[in-house]
Amino acid sequence: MLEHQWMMSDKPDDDDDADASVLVQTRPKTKRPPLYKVLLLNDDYTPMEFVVHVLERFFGMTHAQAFEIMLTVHKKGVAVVGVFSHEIAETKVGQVMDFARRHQHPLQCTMEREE
Ligand code: TYC
Repeated sequence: MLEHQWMMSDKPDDDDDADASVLVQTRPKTKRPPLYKVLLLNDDYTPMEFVVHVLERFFGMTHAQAFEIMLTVHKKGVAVVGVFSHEIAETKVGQVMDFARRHQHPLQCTMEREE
């Protein structure tokens, strides 16, 4: 008579918790979606008042805040003007680029993924 050999796959899983890891997230991964910096770039031709207006209109800044950020871009070449979700950042960049183009100013606005 052949002796029956138990194989792993034959064994009944009588340990109720043995496979719990596949069912339960012990450390729930709540990965936040990435954020994007919206950057404004300096150029030699866009009027300062136009940039101030852009910052007030599309980024909800007060005149004083907008003037300060505009001067930072003018002096340093670039500044972060806001941090948003991918969709909102894309919309802001589009609005600024469109507005600048319609007024025939070379103002450049881009977005960059945050670390
Ligand atoms: N450098 C521009 C000037 O002297 C002003 C300016 C500021 C342009 C910020 C673009 O993003 C900018 N008229």
